[in-house]
Parts: sequence; C-alpha cells; structure tokens
Amino acid sequence: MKRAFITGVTGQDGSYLAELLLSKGYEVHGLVRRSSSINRGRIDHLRDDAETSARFHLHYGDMTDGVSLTNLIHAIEPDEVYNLAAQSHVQVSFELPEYTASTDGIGTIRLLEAIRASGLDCRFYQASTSEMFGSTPPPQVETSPLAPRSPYGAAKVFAHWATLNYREAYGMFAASGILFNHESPRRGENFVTRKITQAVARIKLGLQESLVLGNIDAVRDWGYAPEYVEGMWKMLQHDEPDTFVLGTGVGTSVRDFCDLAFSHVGLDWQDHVKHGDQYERPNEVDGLIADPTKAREVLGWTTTTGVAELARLMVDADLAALEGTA
Ligand code: NDP
Ligand code: GDR
Repeated sequence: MKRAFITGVTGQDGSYLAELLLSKGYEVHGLVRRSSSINRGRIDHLRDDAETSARFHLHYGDMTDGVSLTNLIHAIEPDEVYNLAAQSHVQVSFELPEYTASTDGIGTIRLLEAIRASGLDCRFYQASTSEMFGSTPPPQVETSPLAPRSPYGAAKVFAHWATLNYREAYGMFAASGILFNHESPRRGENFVTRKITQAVARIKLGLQESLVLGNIDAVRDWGYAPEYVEGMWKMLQHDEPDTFVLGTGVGTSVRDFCDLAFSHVGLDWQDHVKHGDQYERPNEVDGLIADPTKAREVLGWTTTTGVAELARLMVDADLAALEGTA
C-alpha cells in the first residue's frame, strides 16, 4: 500500500486529491493546522466513510513551523508528498505579504529540507501556479518567462525554483505542476467563480439583489478541479521528475463567466453586477491561458469539462445547497 502525505488537505484540491488517492488504495496522511473552530467540511465524508476512514489520518502542523514538518515526515515515511498548502488568495497576499512568503515560499523549503534530511526515497509534488507568469502574455507554456505580479506569485516562483533546485542538486524526484485556475463547488467562497455562482443562486432564490465585483475584464483559463488532481498524481507516476502546465487552453473573461452563470438560471448579469473598487488589486494579471500540449503528449492528461459546463455545475450545486437538496 502506497503512503501519501498531503499538505493543504482541507482545501479544495487537497480534498479531491485525498479522495482520488484513497480510491486508488493509498494510505493518506493530511496536514491540518490548528484553528479555533474545526474547518474540515470538505473532508468529513472521508472520515465518516468506514471504507476510507481507516486509511485516512490527519496530523496537526503548519507550513510556518519547520519542526512540525520534519517530525511528520519522519513519523509518516511517505512514498509521495503533495505540497498543496498555501495562503492561496492573490488579493489577500498584498495585505499579508510576509505571511504569504513564509507559508508559500519558505514553507516549501521547510518541507523539501525535511524530506532531504530524512533520506527517504520519496516523490514530491509542488503546487505551482499560472500566477507565476504574471505579465507574460498568453498562451503560457512551461518555458514562458516568469513575471509575477503579487506577493503570492513571487512566493510561488521561489517555491517553484526551490523545487527545481532540489531536483537538480540532490536528485530528488521533485515535480512542479503549473496549474491554471481550477474550480468546483468546493472552491473557496471569495474566489471569483464561486463568488459569482453563489450570488447567482442567492439572487435566483430572492436572498440577495446584487453582486459587487472588481475587474471583470481579466481573462482566466478555468477548468474543473477533480480533473487537475488526476494530473498531479500522473506527474508523480511519470518515470522522471519534470514540470508541467495544466489548463484547458481556453480563456474566458470574468464578464463572460458572469454571463454563463446568470443565464443558466434565466437572469441577465447586467441587471445585478456592480463595480466595487475594494476588489481591484494593486497589480492585475490581465490574461492567463494555458498551452497544455506537454501534459497531453507526455502524461496523457486532458480536460473534458469546459467553462460553460463548469459554471452550470457550480450554480446547480449552490442552488441545491441553499434549497437543502445537496
Ligand atoms: P485552498 O485555499 O482551497 O486550500 C489551501 C490549503 O492550505 C488549506 O487546506 C489551508 O488550510 C492550507 N493552509 C494555508 N495556510 C497554511 C499553513 N500556514 N500551514 C498549513 N496549511 C495551510 O487552495 P486550493 O485547494 O485551491 O489550491 C491548492 C494549492 O494549489 C495551493 O497551493 C494553491 O496556491 C495552488 N494553486 C491553486 C490553483 C487553483 O486554481 N485552485 C491554481 C494553481 C495553484 P485551512 O483549510 O486551514 O485554511
Ligand atoms: P486568481 O483567482 O487571482 O486568478 O487566483 P480569483 O478568482 O481570486 O480572481 C480571478 C480574477 O477575477 C478578478 N476579480 C475578482 N476576484 C475576486 N477574488 N473577487 C472579486 O470580487 C473579483 N472581481 C474581479 C480578479 O481581479 C482576477 O483577475 C486563483 C487562486 O486559486 C490562486 O491560488 C491560483 O494560483 C490561481 O488562481 C491560478
């Protein structure tokens, strides 16, 4: 039985990845940080399920606490480590730059060092991001210049390069997945797609009248999260450590995502969306669109859920949650 350690297991991707690995027969260990109220809604079903719960273990730790990471690597002795933990909100990173750098950047070094010092033959996945490309125009590919536009993007560039350095310097199997935006009904409520789909459901049910957004001209490449965690796993099953871009190859503006989501329930987005300066960022990334050719050719990884279907399934899930039929 393979043993995996997932940081960020309580997040969107961590929860789907834990599901995927448990379905493949892995023993899964997840890192959780202490909070005043328990925050495990995305993984409770895995703990409640008799079949998976015996192979699913949670451990307290924090990416800002290197000792906790070292102790856990020694105790768990994983075959695969997936580093998904991060302060992952771009706008928040402008308000918490030092914390973001410590968690997302130095935290990755803390984990890589813990693995290196353990001497384990363990494969490592780093959750890199299209935000690293920043102002480099689309389409972006593995070799495109990195030009981050936020403390988050800069911290992720640091972690990406650290991953490549550990691969080259110590011969570690350290893979970096440069993932473009991927969403789901489990997406955090303050990312723009989920903010929109939740508002659409609330407006449709008469619980809210309008939705305030920042820059609706930004273009992103939005895919469906469960398909992306499959790509993470494939990167660690490949015969050598490498760097891969994962995305759909299709760009959509925030404005057009609004149109897709509102029109799904027969509403006109222009009747409800308002502009709010508080959601404008000090620096914006105008356009991110993947060229995922390498992942398709080398890993056989592709997406099947397009952005229109993604918007529909997220709106439907938010409606079902509000109506109590989820
Ligand atoms: P989420 O924000 O949903 O989850 C982040 C996870 O990291 C949560 O489990 C969170 O714990 C945990 N975390 C945050 N800070 C710390 C810390 N100091 N110590 C330990 N754990 C911490 O992110 P996603 O699931 O969407 O993304 C997963 C990873 O992939 C992130 O690294 C993100 O930056 C990256 N990424 C995401 C993309 C996307 O479109 N979703 C695209 C490209 C990269 P808690 O639940 O307690 O807050
Ligand atoms: P992003 O996602 O910054 O791409 O990072 P987000 O959904 O936050 O923003 C996407 C675009 O929408 C614009 N926008 C708004 N964004 C938010 N959150 N709230 C608003 O009200 C709003 N109005 C307009 C933003 O300016 C931006 O252009 C996500 C995260 O998951 C990162 O962790 C990940 O690395 C990248 O995707 C790839």
